[in-house]
Amino acid sequence: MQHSPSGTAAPRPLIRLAAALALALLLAVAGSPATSPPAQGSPPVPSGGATSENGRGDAILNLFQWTWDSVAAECTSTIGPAGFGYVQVSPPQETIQGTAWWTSYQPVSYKIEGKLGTRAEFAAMVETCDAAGVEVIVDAVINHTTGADGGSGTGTAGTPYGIDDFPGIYGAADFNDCRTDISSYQDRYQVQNCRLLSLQDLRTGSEYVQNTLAGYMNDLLSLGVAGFRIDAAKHIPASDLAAIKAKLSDPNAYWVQEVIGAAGEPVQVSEYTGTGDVHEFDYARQLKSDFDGSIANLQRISNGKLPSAQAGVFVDNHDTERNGETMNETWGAKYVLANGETMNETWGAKYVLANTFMLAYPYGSPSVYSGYTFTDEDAGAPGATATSVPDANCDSDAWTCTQRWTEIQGMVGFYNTVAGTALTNWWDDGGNQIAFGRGDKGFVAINNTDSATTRTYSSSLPAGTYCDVVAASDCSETITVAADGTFSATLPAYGALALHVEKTSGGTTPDPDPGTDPVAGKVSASVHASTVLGQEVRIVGSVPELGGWQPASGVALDASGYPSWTGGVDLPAGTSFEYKYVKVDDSGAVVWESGANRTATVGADGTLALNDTWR
Ligand code: LAG
Ligand code: CA
Repeated sequence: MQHSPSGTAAPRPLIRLAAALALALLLAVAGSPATSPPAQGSPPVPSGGATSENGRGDAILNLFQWTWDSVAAECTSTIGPAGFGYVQVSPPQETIQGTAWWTSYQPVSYKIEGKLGTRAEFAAMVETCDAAGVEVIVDAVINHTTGADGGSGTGTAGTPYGIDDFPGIYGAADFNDCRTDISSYQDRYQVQNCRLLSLQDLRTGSEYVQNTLAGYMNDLLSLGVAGFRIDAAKHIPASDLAAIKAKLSDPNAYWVQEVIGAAGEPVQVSEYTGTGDVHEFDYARQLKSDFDGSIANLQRISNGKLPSAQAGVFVDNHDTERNGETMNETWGAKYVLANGETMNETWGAKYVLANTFMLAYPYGSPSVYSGYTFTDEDAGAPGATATSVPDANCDSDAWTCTQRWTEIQGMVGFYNTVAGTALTNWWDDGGNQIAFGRGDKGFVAINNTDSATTRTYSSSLPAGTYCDVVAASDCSETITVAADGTFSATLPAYGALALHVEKTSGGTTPDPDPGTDPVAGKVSASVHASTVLGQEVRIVGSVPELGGWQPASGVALDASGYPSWTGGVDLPAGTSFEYKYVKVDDSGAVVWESGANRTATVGADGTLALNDTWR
């Protein structure tokens, strides 16, 4: 979750993951010269490479009010292949009944059974996502239970509840002494001990409450989740959160705290950085104001904000898309409702640009938000009843399905490819056109004006023909970079372009050794890959012939030319597809290639030769 050098931050899990990966890569590089290449036909020797890491980046997809079944399907079809490392899901614990989405934030018990699915469905989702290389982050509501407004009733798992009466878990003594609503955010005591929106405020200072909350989170960890978004963290003393975290079975579980920073308030964001990441609301606020003002300002967006390694960044979330604090996808429609003025049609495009910027600029851990459209702020997900939510449906306009947008997928690939590189080649026109590079790995240009713009950009990219990954997912739009790194391009009004070294024209390089090409099928694949004993290499991709992204169904390649693995398959002429190589061992364990998906298109005569090097 870190980009710019920050040095002093305490190690956190995603950093550790990145560090472990970097170490594995270092070992792989350092290890290979010492290992003599195997003679033809001899068994592959250990490469010293990564073992179980999937090489994915750590971009988060925040799927608001998606059922567990629909998250699982999306992990396999889209989230994993797009290269997201994490999916954040809505609160899974038992809640009050009701059609509004915000029933999710009114816990009744810690049974994992609610409108979004059962415990079994939740567990299956974690497993399915894990198999697709995506880890699950849970929105943990631990500051409060349902409140005085809710009175009494029966929860989504059938548990009866009443004020001060949560059978088996909480009674009156487990709530703070203040029994009134927070009325002043200038008063630390009130903010942390009184009721937020009438919700009963848990006595998080007590050992019993801490154990109960940690018990819930440990239950989730036992189901395989990777970490937590801590709801309403500002309303819980940082020391109580630290104590709860210390009780986790994995104290290094990912932890990002929702502390809505506000200047002049007694409770400050900086109090929480000792415990984990913190959401940087000022980042989202600045995106909104600069995309409405001048995006040239974004060059210094990290100024005065949390250290990059601890900042969770986002364009919007489920609260801010409703309260107008940040940009959001449906802002245009809400604007009409709120003001009776004309719709601002540029907002949707700016929203895409803001996400493009977030995934390109080296600051914080980015979280892409995906929810549903609404006119009523309280409305639950499309079709929600008091006790259930239908599966999300990306064929319907009701769901935003941001993760399926070409620009978002292209930029997640960009994000993964440029990881670890610095900001370079910044250019702006002093107004609403900017461009910047990420070392010699990637380059992005953003036009936040209402007219198309053409210019020659200076990059540090190696010469070549690159796919513009925001313009098209199939490399149908390309940009040629000259030997000096310059290229000329035209950006549409409110448009962007992004180039990176993992997506170059055709995704293929000339075949240096056609003699080793395979045999079965007119589409041939050859990949240079070192493996350990027991592993084989398969090609897996978006089309059914390549296993539909299921490694178990991928096309196994032949090692007779080791370290070249070769094979072939027949695909319809003209098919455009995405693919990657995987290493699969005897136990079925899968190691994915790093970086963005590769793309290719079968020729009009049905032939195609893929010649790649494992990455
Ligand atoms: C959060 N972060 O700190 C969540 O991100 C935010 O979505 C939650 O508010 C809030 N804190 C409590 O977890 C949401 C809705 C509120 C809703 C609340 C509880 O934005 O509108 O309050 O969840 O369901 C609703 C009514 C209130 C009423 C309250 C209690 O809107 O008027 O007082 O329920 O009955
Ligand atoms: Ca509290």
